[in-house]
Amino acid sequence: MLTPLPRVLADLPVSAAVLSLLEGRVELVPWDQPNGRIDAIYTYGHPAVGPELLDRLPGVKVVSNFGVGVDHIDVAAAAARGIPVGNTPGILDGATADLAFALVLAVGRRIVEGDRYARGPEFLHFDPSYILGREVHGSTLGIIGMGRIGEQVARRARGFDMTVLYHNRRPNPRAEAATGARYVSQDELLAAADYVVLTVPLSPETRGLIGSAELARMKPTAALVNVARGPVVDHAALVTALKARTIRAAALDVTDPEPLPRDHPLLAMSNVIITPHLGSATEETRRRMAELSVENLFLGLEGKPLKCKVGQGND
Ligand code: 8YV
Repeated sequence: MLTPLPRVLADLPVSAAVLSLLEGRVELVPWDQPNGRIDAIYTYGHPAVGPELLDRLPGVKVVSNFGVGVDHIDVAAAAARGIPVGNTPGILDGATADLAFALVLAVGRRIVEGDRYARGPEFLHFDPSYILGREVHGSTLGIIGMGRIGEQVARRARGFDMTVLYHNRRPNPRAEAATGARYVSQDELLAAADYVVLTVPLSPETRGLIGSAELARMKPTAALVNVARGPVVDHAALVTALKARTIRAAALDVTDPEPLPRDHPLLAMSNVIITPHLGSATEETRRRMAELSVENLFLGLEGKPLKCKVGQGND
């Protein structure tokens, strides 16, 4: 045990799994009360960690993030101050790809609408023409972002006899060999896909990646599925495209902002499915994320190399 107990600034409450790993080993300091010495920062995808915060807390030895996406952390500012940033890559790919595929199926077969209908007063008897969806099997899946999560989505698509196209900063021959996915330009992907799935990290290059021009390239029968980060999609353009039926539907596990204000037009659209950032939300994956993020935290506190450090090529 480190003595005195390291003081860790954290966005509280942390999950029970994280708490059980930290109890008695650190003192958790609430985010809005960074009083006294702070030895480390533990984050959950928010709030932002930037140069001002790091300069106010000169004792910080490590920033550990529960999650793979570190768009809320200024990693360069941390590096400039000699502070490593840890994250949890590799252990949440399967869960996030499962959710992406669940959303493809749900948006294709209109499962959420069907559930509402089955509970409501209009469902009096079977009708061969209600809630007709679009097929998933045999259709074309377009994956934008062929990293580890994209590859897992592509693997799942094989079981549904889908044609899989992908676009990425550069071709990924390993993923192609493993999944049969074919590299195409983003424009070609948008024009051909029945389902466009976004699995890119949020960065200055991917912010607003899908706007009105990109939505206009999609088929009017196609659906957009976002399990990446909300700001990858221009939400005003998405609302316009859905209203104009430029595309058929959307399924969003992430939004901009998150959550959406209660009067946001997307919340009133029956052809939109919204889930509350559930990509990695399984008991098994969240347990692994707790373990890895806490391991990174303690390695950083002890001045040792992190198990997963952002920028080391494994994020
Ligand atoms: C996290 C995620 O649950 O890993 C990520 O980037 O989006 C999710 O797995 C989320 O960031 C909260 O920590």
